[in-house]
Amino acid sequence: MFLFRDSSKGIPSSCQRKRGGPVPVTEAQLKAIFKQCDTNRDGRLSKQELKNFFASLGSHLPGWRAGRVLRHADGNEDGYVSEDELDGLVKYALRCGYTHIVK
Ligand SMILES: [Ca+2]
Ligand SMILES: [Ca+2]
Repeated sequence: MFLFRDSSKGIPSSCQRKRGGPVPVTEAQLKAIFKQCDTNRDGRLSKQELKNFFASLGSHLPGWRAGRVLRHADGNEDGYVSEDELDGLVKYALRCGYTHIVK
């Protein structure tokens, strides 16, 4: 008989797959991500800033990602992601597997 008594302890963290599962993101982390993206500091994220952001995450198609995330997160359709729309952006990025945006 084989009993896995300590199975919960024996899983190395490197084996946990990096998929866009539920990753808890705090308000402070959201703000940090926003600041990191908003390079011209006008308080909103343009498509170009999103593109740079995805490029820095290692995306192969940062322009395409920026377009997708804009459509996904831009609730009032002004072409920018504002701070209160950032939640949608982060959720999208996490779902795409960019979990390393949350430090
Ligand atoms: Ca900006
Ligand atoms: Ca908007």
